[in-house]
Formats: sequence, structure tokens, C-alpha cells
Amino acid sequence: MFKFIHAADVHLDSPLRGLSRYESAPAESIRDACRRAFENLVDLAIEEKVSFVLLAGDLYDGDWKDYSTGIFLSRQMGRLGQHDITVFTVAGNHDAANRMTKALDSPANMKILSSRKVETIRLDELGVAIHGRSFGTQHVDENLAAGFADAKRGIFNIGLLHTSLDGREGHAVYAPCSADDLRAKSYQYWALGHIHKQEFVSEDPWIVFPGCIQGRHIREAGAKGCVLVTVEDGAVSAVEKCPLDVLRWVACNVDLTDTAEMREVLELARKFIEHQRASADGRPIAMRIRFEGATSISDELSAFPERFEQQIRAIGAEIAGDALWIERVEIATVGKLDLESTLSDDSAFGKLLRDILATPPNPDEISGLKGVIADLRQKIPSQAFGADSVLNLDESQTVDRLVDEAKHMLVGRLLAVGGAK
Ligand SMILES: [Mn+2]
Repeated sequence: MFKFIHAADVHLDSPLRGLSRYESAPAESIRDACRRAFENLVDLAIEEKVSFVLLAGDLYDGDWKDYSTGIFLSRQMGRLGQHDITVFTVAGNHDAANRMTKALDSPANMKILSSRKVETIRLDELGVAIHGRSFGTQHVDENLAAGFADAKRGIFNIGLLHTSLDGREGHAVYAPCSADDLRAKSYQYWALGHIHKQEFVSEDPWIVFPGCIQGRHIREAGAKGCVLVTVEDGAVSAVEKCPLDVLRWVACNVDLTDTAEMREVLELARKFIEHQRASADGRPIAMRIRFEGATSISDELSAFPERFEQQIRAIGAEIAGDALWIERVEIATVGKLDLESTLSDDSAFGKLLRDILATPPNPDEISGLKGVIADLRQKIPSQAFGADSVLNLDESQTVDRLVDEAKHMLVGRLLAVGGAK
């Protein structure tokens, strides 16, 4: 019987993207989150007395900023070495050999598999063969799996590969191949990397993406870690998910349907925050909260979104202090106020709304905004924009949504100041 750890996408010393744009972000405490998650991995390997550790690519986020990244890694490898634990790794698209201008000799107990050809390493005392191939350059569009050796008979065969497989949402295509390409090799375990979300593609044979070990932004929400594999009599007998993250990203939706007062909204928010806090096993969390549902309080929320967001932040601070950070508050509620009927109302308020809102947005004015936004984009670092950026005015859906949000905000503010109800 022996155990091994399979991890991937450590992205050591990766910046936590776009953090600086958020006021009161705990940047200090999470800057070294990837390092601390990696220390957790080493602790786990020692505790579980694993025979070896597999890292399936993107150990580094890219070229090192300075040599401290390499020194940190050597320190952790040294800890594993004291327990006779070897690390086998392949380079991925982020740490392909040609991207790394700064390099140090690998620690003695760390073996990086070749990028020139598929390499097979035999661990005879365990009855294991590890087959793998590194990325030599960032853009590998060739099916690397096709070149892997057939399984060695009578021993436990592992494939170690960085690949997007047959494509996964939100991940660029690298070393594409199909699960059937992998099955055809008759290995017992495929240790994959590249996809940051944990996925068990198959259990016979085992084809596993362990996910990244530390989420770095809201699109990497949820528990992150590695898998601990136990092998008995030449077959996998257990695969255990082990969280390693030191800061957890949480995205949650709060349904405000049927709430009518701000007091109820804040009470609900408080309950959600307390619940999420309790389910993070004591880790600090970074949270995005989206409020949705049809509620009569929608206009009030939309009218003063900044104040509402800060109010939610204040509740978070009260509940968990520095251990919780509200990354963003999104208001996606729908008002119960029937805008159309108010518009046809003969009252002064109805007339005012008609004058302001009945005119559809002027396409020329929206085109004018494109220039302003392009200008802003130039001035703000590109990493400040996530994939969920709302600023693409070429998308008609985005324009419709922004116009709709603006309408709700206006109606809310008019109601609030005018008491027109
Ligand atoms: Mn990758």
C-alpha cells in the first residue's frame, strides 16, 4: 500500500488580480496566500507519509519576479526531502521552459519531466511507472497524450499531463486530447492539470483535475486543494479531496423576494454572511453577494447602491473583522413598482417620469460613451477588468441592462426625494 498527492496549478507568487482596486481589501494578508497553501500541501504530504507528490503543471505563474520564488520552493522541497518524499512535475503553459528566464537548479528531490519527449520514470520499489511530458513553449496545440507510452504491464501506471482535455469553459486550449485518448493508454491514473476547478473526469481509469490549490479571484470560488490517492494491490482504493486554501472565495445569491423593508434585507444578509463564515472551516473568506428577486425595496436599493454596499461591508466587518472581506455587492433585484402604469398616470410624478424616461436612449450618446470607456480602459491596468466586465458597450444586452439599471436608480431616487408615492 502507498499514497501519493496529486496537485496542479499552484501558480506560486501569482498576484491576486485586481485587488488594489477594491477599497479596504486585505491585500497584505492574502498576498502570500499561494505560498501558504503550498506549505499546507507539504504539511499534508509529510503527515500522510506519501511516497511522492505529483504537480501537473503551472507550478509558477510565469517568469519569476525575483529569485525569492525559487528560494521559497527550495525550502519546501527541503522539508519534503527530509521525509524522503520526491516531487514529479511537468511544466504547463504558464511555466513552460521558454518563459522562465530566471532559473535555479532543481532541488535534489524534485524531478521535472522532459519537454522534448515523453519521459517514463519507474519507481521499482513501489511498482509504479510515471509517464509525462512538459510544455516546452507556452502554446502547445499538439495532442501530447498521443505520444505517451503504452502501460507497463503488472505495475501501476500514471500519466502526468497539463491539458485542457476537450475544452473547458474559461480555460484556453492547450495540448488538446480526449478522455478516450487517455483511456486508450490503459493507465490506472491520469494526473491532469490546467483546469482550476476540481473535476473527476472518470473513475475507471481515474482521470482527475485536482483544481488550483488557492483561489485567486472570485471566478475561483469554493474550496481549493489537492487529492490524496491511496493505492493497494496495484489499484486505486481511495481518492480523497483535501482542501489547502488559506483564503476562500465565496459567491452567493440572496433572494429578497417578499422582503419589504431594509431591516429585513440586512437581517437576511447577516444570516447569509454568518452561514458562509461557518462553512469555511475558520478560513478568512472573500465574498461576493448578489441580491436578487422581485421586491418593493428594489428601487430603494438601486437608488443608493454605494451606501447599501458599504452597509453590507459594515455587517461583514462586525461579524468577522479582518477574517471576512466583502469583495462586491451586486444588486440584481426587480422592482414591484410598475413603471409602465406610473408612466401612464396623470399625476405630476407620472408626467415627470414620462419626460425623463419615456424617451429611449439615444444611440449616438451611447456611441459617445464608448470613447470615454476606451479612454478609461487605457488608464486602468488591464487586470482590473475581469471576464465579467460590464463595460462592453458593443453588446446590446449590456447596453439594455445598463439603461434598465439607470432607470431603476432614477425612479428610486425620485421616489426617495419626492415622496411621490
Ligand atoms: Mn495552465
